Amino acid sequence: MPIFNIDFETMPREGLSAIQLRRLQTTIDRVYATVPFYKKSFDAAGITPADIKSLDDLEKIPFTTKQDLRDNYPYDMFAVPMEQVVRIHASSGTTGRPTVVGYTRRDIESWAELMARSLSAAGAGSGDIIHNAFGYGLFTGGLGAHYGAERLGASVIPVSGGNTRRQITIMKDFKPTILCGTPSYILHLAEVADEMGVDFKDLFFKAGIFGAEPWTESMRIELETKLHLKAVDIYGLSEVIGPGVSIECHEEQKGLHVFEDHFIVEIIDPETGETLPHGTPGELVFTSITKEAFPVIRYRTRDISSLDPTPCTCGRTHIRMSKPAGRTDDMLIIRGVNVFPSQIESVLMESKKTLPHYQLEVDRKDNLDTLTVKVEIDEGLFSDDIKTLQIMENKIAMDIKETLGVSAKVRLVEPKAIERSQGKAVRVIDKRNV
Ligand code: DLL
Repeated sequence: MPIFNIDFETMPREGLSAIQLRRLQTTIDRVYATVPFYKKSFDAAGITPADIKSLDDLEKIPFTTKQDLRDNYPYDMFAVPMEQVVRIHASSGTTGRPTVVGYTRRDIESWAELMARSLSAAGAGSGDIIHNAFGYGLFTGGLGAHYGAERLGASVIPVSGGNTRRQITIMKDFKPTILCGTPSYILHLAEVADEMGVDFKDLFFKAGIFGAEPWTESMRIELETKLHLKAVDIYGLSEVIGPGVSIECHEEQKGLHVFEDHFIVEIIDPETGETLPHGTPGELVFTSITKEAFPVIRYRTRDISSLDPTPCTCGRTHIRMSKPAGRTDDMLIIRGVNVFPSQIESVLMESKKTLPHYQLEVDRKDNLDTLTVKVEIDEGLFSDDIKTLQIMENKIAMDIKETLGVSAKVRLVEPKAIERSQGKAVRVIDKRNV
């Protein structure tokens, strides 16, 4: 598939940096003049828009955090009057107030273009039929992918999440060729297809575009094998625009290209805020340089990744971020050892005997943190005698200890014991603070 916007996506670094600087300066001028929060934060740091003379000067600007957005709930971070806002989305807000984001008509057009580019990077073109199982609503996944598919000229089936059996029938009858959704919901789709006697081998998918939550390389193998398609990772967050901030190309599937003509990406040390060199893992920070209604300056995502500027065989020059490992706030600290749920996922997937459905339970007993890993196994294995199950549990616990240095209790559970999600999976139940 040709690169959707070849001029911008394959632009040599020099030209790209010049565009970034010009767009950054315009954005900074605008937010300073229109968003009281940014004026205050610039003034407090003793800088004015005129101090931003090069891309390196970005480092002088203070960060913006989720808390800042919450403090300005719902509309005080908007840089345009409401008459110019044509769409509102919000984050789910499971922890505290949701963050509310707005789009002007031009923002919606840029986002559609970014998502068209993303679909094209995954190998989609105007002849494709896109089964869009991202949720429609305040969540940005559904409508984001939808507008992108239309912009690409593809045919989009707006199925959203849920009604899973009907989705399988649609897949058989409408013959979609591209599948979009969260990896955990897609696994559930595969499971239901299996129950209905439908084999993905007989369906028509060539690529799957999965994201909105962390998923490992082992999960990619699982999904590609089960679904008979090429699985690419898509990343984004509502505060920055939604999906379409970065995506893997189908040629390499190795690192997600950040659309640098719209966003400037940095990696910082989450503890010190210091900028980290390429290749070093740290927290992703984004500055939007084209958005009108809701620009964000140095927004701390809490997502952990690293950057790779080496050229890609696909021809794109945009920097690649590694598959996000998880969020700093999802990182579990179990008796002093830091673990991301995705690291446990990798160990479980290695074991081959378990199913890809798991949940972690963290608790505190006698002032010590405890971690229980609940993971499903096949019906057949589950009916084995207790002793065999215990041996398996101990073996997995040992693998976790050896690989991650953390002690966990493993509980094998029967298929479907863990609740299926229609969007993002709930991987961790933390009982320490309830
Ligand atoms: O999840 C936007 C999106 C929709 C991205 C569809 C991709 C596909 P939020 O609901 O605001 O937006 O959640 C953003 O989800 O900060 C990450 O922690 C996580 N996340 C998103 N994509 C990935 C990914 C959408 N590919 C938050 N890998 C982000 C890991 C991801 N985590």
